[in-house]
Formats: sequence, structure tokens, C-alpha cells
Amino acid sequence: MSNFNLIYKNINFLYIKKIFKTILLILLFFIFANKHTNADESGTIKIATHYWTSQKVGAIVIGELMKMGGEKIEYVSTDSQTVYQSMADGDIDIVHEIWEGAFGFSYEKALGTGNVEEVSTHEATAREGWWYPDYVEDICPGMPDWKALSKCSKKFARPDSNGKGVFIGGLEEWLNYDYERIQALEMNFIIKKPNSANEIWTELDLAVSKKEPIVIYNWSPNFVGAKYKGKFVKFPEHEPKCHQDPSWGVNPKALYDCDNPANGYIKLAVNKNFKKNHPNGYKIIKKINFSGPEIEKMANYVVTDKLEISAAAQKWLDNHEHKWKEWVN
Ligand code: TMO
Repeated sequence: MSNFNLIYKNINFLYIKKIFKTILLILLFFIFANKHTNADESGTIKIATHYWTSQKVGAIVIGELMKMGGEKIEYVSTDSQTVYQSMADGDIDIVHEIWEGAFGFSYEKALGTGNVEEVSTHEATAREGWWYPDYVEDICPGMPDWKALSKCSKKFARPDSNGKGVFIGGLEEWLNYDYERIQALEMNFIIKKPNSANEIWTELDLAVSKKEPIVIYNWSPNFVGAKYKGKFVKFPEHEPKCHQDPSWGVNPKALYDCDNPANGYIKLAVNKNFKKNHPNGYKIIKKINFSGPEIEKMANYVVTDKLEISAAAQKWLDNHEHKWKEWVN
């Protein structure tokens, strides 16, 4: 009896040892396998693509310029908040439209790891925020002041919004503190989150066709300004303190009682090993710099001229040879 028990225990022990070993081996395998999939060592430059038009077109423009430098490239569709950590980890090589309002926080955190190299700040400056077509001022006099918009909230209400004004927001992954801003400024508004940027433009087109009040998340440079005249809502001007010190601003108990930066940065950054791994690509990327109108065109070739993303990138290259010739030489 006791003999049998002993054997049973031994078998049990052996099994546990085996299982333990197997788990260890699997773990080791993943640690090494991960090292191997690192973008830096793959020989291929991984360029992040995101969900707004100018970014997608610009990614291909950059990819084509990298190819001219003899590099191999790959496009990786990536969440636009986690992408910065992925770049620090070496799973992404290039992010080329880093907007301060939407991504500043995540980007600067990843930069702080020391595993990301900031390559340039584009000549283009960013405006990201609440925007409306001009006729809305006839419906809500006093705009673009946010206080006027706040008073008019009911005019922006919809049947399903409980009497609250509706703000057509940006994608969930574009962090712009809109919920926080509404709370901090005690605005009677809710946010309707779209599933794609196109949903924002569809809402805008529909409202414009009926001259109905609308306020959307928009940014500049973008194509919208070329299609409709309009303005950004003016919230209290941005200061870094607004995001750090509740006592700052109109609400002494809340952060985010301010606008996004009025002249935000749009940056280009690479994984810190890019220079070492892709010296030819690095020489080119150091020179790449987009102006506001150049980013606008990337969007416009698609939205206004109805070109496919890759055709728009080709048209951009065709029309800006004077510029990129200098970059690839
Ligand atoms: C990040 N974005 C340009 C969509 O605001």
C-alpha cells in the first residue's frame, strides 16, 4: 500500500518536472523568437500606417523614397497610440506624422525610453480640435467662442441625445481629451465617436447640405478647409500647465479645461537603431520635411480628386520632384 503510494508520488513528481521543463522551453523559445522578429534586424524598414488619409499617402511617399535609397520596405497598419512603444521596441521603424494634440503624450513617453530617435519637426504645424462650417455662426452667434457654443448646446441636440448637444468626435485612438474637456468646462455635450474618419466627413456633408448645426473633430492640415469654409472653436488657450495642474484655468478642480495646442508639432521619428541598420534610408529620412500645403495635397488627391492611396502618392511624387530630388541626393 505505502509502496504503491510512493511510486505514484514519484511518477507525479516526474510529470511535474516534465511540465515545468516544457514551460521553460516554450518561454525561452518566445524570448528568442521575439528577438528575431525585431524590425531592426529584419533588413526591411517597417513604416506605420494609420487611419487618416494624408498619413496613408505620406507613408507611401516615404516608402518610395526609401526604395530610391535601395531599402526594402513594408507597411504595417498600426494603432496610433501604441505605435510609439512598438517603435521603441523595434517592431516599427518609422512614424512620420506624429501630431502633438492626439499623440504627444504617448510619443513623448516612448521617446523617454531612449529607444526612439526624433528625426525632424515638419514645417507644417498642427491644429486639432472642434470645428464647424461658417454658416453655423448664423445659428449660434458668438462662435467660435466656446462659451457661445456651450450656451447653444440644445441646437446641436439630436433625437437620441437627451437634449444634449452632439459633438462628432475623432476616432477613439486619437487622444484629444474631448471627454475631459466637456466635463471640465461643464458643457452640455455628448460625443458621437465615429468608426472611421470617413464617417466624420459623411456627417459633415449631410449637415452642410441641409444647413444644420454641426461641430466635428477636425484638424489642419487636412482637405476639409479646401472643401468648406469654417473655423475651429476657441477654447481657453493651451498651456502645458492645463494638463498638469488642476488649479490652472477656468475650472480650478479639473485638468483639460483648455484647447489643444494652437500651433502643435507634427514630428517624424524612427527606432533608435535605424541609423545603424539602414544608413542609406537614414540619410534620406534626415532630409524629409513636409509643409502644411504638402500634407493637405496628400489628403486632397484622395478626397477631392478621388485617387486611390497609391495613385495619390505617385501624383504627389510627380508634383514635388523639385523637393524630393534634394532629399534623395
Ligand atoms: C491625428 N489626427 C491628424 C487625425 O488628428
